Amino acid sequence: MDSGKNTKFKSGFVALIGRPNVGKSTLMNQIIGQKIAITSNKPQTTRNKIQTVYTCDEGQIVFLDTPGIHKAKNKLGEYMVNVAEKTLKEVDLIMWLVEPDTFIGAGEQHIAQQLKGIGVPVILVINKTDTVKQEEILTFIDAYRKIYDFDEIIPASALRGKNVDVVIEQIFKYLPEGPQYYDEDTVTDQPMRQIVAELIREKALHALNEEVPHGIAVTIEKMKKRTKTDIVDIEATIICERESHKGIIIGKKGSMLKKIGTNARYEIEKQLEMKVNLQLWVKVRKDWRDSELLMKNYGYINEK
Ligand SMILES: Nc1nc2c(ncn2[C@@H]2O[C@H](COP(=O)(O)OP(=O)(O)OP(=O)(O)O)[C@@H](O)[C@H]2O)c(=O)[nH]1
Ligand SMILES: [Mg+2]
Repeated sequence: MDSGKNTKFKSGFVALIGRPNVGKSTLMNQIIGQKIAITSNKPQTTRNKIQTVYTCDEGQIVFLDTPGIHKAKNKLGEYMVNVAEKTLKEVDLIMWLVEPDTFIGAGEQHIAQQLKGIGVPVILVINKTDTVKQEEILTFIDAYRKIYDFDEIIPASALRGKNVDVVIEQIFKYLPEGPQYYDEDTVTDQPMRQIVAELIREKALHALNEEVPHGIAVTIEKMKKRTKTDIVDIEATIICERESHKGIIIGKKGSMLKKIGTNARYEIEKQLEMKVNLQLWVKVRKDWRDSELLMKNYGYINEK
């Protein structure tokens, strides 16, 4: 038996939580070195729990990227918050991301309340430190220390990759000895169809303004590789809530839909490492975000 101190394999589940738009998905993508979770500058980008895997000699970390915890305004919102809050109870470690600020609002207070009594170690990551002066960071750390007894506090920049190595190192400090849950080539549990649908939704989020993006969902009708060639045919539908939104998504002479399609195709080709022929449609499903049936149809299924 080997009893050297570096030979113990560690593993566990780490939940990434925080308010919408703080950079949870960006940090997770940065750690695993691949874009699995879509990101955007619009809040409430992530809707489902996305699991990714980071494996190295020291061990294996399974990250759970969650939707931002926020005040829900419809059934989809309730579903998203439920996904995030339920995840807290299933993990070995919680990583809470916040913006670099001394002002701690109701959203953060609510999260701090949720964490109390859970009995899981919590690491606070003060993200986006590339946007503030270095000297200010200590004041943010002090402000956050007052609302929760964190196990670690790490300033970082997910976008620039700053201190991401420290984050990984600190996570391992708190993970128990454990098995390798996934083989080392696995980076995610997301089916490829889901990733493709999410990449299309991301490009739509980036191209569209204001109220339209929140009300969209993407479904894949067809995804099939042609025999004997490296071309994949994909047919997908962007679902929106109103006729007027449909007009915006299609754009003048189809220009907006074309832009979304071109950008999505580029990313999907990178992921699949194959040529992609992408066809997009737009459909209106009034108030789907308040219909449990339609939500289920679009892949937002409540776990028991
Ligand atoms: N300047 C800066 N921007 C960042 C950093 N990390 C993330 N961002 C940006 O912040 C925005 C939100 O990032 P996401 O990763 O989508 O945020 P999220 O927390 O997953 O958001 P939800 O899924 O909506 O909860 C994007 O525009 C990112 O590019 C960072 O370290 N520095
Ligand atoms: Mg996200």
